[in-house]
Amino acid sequence: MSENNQNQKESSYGADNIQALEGLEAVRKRPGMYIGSTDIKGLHHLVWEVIDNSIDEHLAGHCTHIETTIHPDNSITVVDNGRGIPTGMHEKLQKSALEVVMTVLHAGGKFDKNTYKVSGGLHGVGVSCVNALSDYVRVEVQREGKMFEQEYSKGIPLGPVKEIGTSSSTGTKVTFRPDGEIFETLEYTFSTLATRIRELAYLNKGLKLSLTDERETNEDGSFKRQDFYSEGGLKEFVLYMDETRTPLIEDPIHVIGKEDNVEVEVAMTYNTGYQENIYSFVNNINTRDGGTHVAGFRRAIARLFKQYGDDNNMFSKLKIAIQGEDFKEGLTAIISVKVPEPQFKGQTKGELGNSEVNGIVSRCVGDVLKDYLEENPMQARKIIDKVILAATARHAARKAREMVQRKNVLTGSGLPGKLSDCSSKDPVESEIFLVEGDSAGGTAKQGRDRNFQAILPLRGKILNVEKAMEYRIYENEEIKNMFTALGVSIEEKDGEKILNIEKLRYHKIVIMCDADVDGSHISTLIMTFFFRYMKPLVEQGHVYIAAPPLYQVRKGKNFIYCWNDEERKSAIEHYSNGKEDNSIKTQRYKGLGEMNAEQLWETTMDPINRILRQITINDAIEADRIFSMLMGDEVPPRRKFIEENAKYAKIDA
Ligand code: 0RA
Repeated sequence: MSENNQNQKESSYGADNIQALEGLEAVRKRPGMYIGSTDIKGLHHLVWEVIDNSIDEHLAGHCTHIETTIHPDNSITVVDNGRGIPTGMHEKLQKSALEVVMTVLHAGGKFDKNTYKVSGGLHGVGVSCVNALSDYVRVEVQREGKMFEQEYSKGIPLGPVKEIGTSSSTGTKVTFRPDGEIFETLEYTFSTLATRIRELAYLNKGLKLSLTDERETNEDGSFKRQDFYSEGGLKEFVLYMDETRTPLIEDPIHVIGKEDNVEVEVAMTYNTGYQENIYSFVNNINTRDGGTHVAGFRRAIARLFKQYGDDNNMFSKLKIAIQGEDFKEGLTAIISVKVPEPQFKGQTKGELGNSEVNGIVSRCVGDVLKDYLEENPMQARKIIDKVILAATARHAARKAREMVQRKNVLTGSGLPGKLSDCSSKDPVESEIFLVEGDSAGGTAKQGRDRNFQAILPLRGKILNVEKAMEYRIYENEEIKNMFTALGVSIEEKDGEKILNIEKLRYHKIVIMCDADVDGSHISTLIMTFFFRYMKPLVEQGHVYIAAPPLYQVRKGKNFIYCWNDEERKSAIEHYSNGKEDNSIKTQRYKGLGEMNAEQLWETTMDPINRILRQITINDAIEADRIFSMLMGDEVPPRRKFIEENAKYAKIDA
């Protein structure tokens, strides 16, 4: 090699290095562009990014085991037994491929052999992003009989790739500690990680996953740990989702098919309830807004069930025509497709766009359903009977809904008599308090700032929508009042019910209940209603829970409000100045009614002092399970949940 040539090589090596640094610098400058946000969601995104790489190894047929550990300092380790990140020389960049994968943005793609890899959106941004956003990373690779390691800080190598030993197996181990300069919070949530890892176990049957939390020890001194493994895949996922519901058919219907490199897996069942629960995935990623795979599924079940019912003369007594939505009641289904080049649509890229997938899913599901209905006439009859009932109820529900909405129009403003509205007509600044009981409603009405705060008292326990048929919901006085006061309505478009929130009258909807067992039951009932019937309001962050104080600590004329026991202790200490002093008095607030109007304003309604908890849906599958369990028929799972979560709840004194 001539000297000139050598120089050229060095200078291009240098240029590439600078490019790599610039890439990582861009990630640190605009982390949101790469991982969505720097809040707790973004923090967890780092884990998904690393696990996704290991899952890709599994999808490529080389990995059976993925172990995730949360360390005491909230750093994370993910270990897999895949092929290991390649460590040989990267020809163009003249350094170890391992260093390239870890430090060059989007380097993964150049090596990639996996057909079902997803890039674009926030997925598959690469492990180099995790590296850039961590103040420490160590990667260990076992490959070709050897063991290698490299360490980094903020994406910059602390040294070269080192050979540190021999190895008889293969795999990758990545440890990272998220950078406190980047993230607003550094504390990982076990249940958030566990929920997604459980989902990955169902979506990738045969893959063993585990989660260990070294921040918490069991009684025997071992670390808190959960193992996830599913042999049945989606069939078990559906059973898990419907654990607290009563099944209508014995066994879930399971579809596995493949056409033109598109893999289809569907599991579906019916329960005796009225909700539809469909969750869909493309290449292991949840498609919140469905898409062509879900459309294909719906088309298949409507076509097959309708054909079967017609052929067997089962719809003859029905006065109205069966529609697509009549197949939804009590349906629980998971649809998972693996698509080589998925196109994601919609504002949040939560919808699959590939049109060919519609027909593929429809054919795969249709083939299996056709056989199922022929081979299981008893189950088929149960499903068709339910569909007929749903069609009848749909007719009744539409009438009931139209009554609510028509009354609105006929009576001018149409606002409920119980509503004490605010003077502002600007929804952005307006708030509505949904208050348990007429008496607390009265106090709230006196205490509020009527310029922007409206009060709607709700009488006693509102209807449990989890157990009621839809038409009963529109007949319920409290629920009717909520619809009319909020100014939202349900409209039908192509057989889909859509919540129209264009005329939403308040951007903050605050549920205000007593701080006792009854109060939390009522707020759960109201939240269930919002989750099932007004989900867009929850998704868009309009729904809140008020947090009235639990105690008032008094000395003479002075007092301090306290929201938990810690605050109460320090208030007592504050007043006693370290001395024993028995004139130290605590009032425990159980009900809103124990506060006068002024106190209620000061503590719970005044935007300056109050604590509002925003209701969010992080994981729709988990939220659905919890609501169906808390509100459903089955007692044992509810008791188990309450026991398991008892330590997080306050004892009611
Ligand atoms: C690039 C190429 C190959 C594997 C990987 C990366 C890989 C990355 C990660 C990240 C975590 N675990 C991982 N396991 C593998 C293919 C290697 C080959 O062809 O042998």
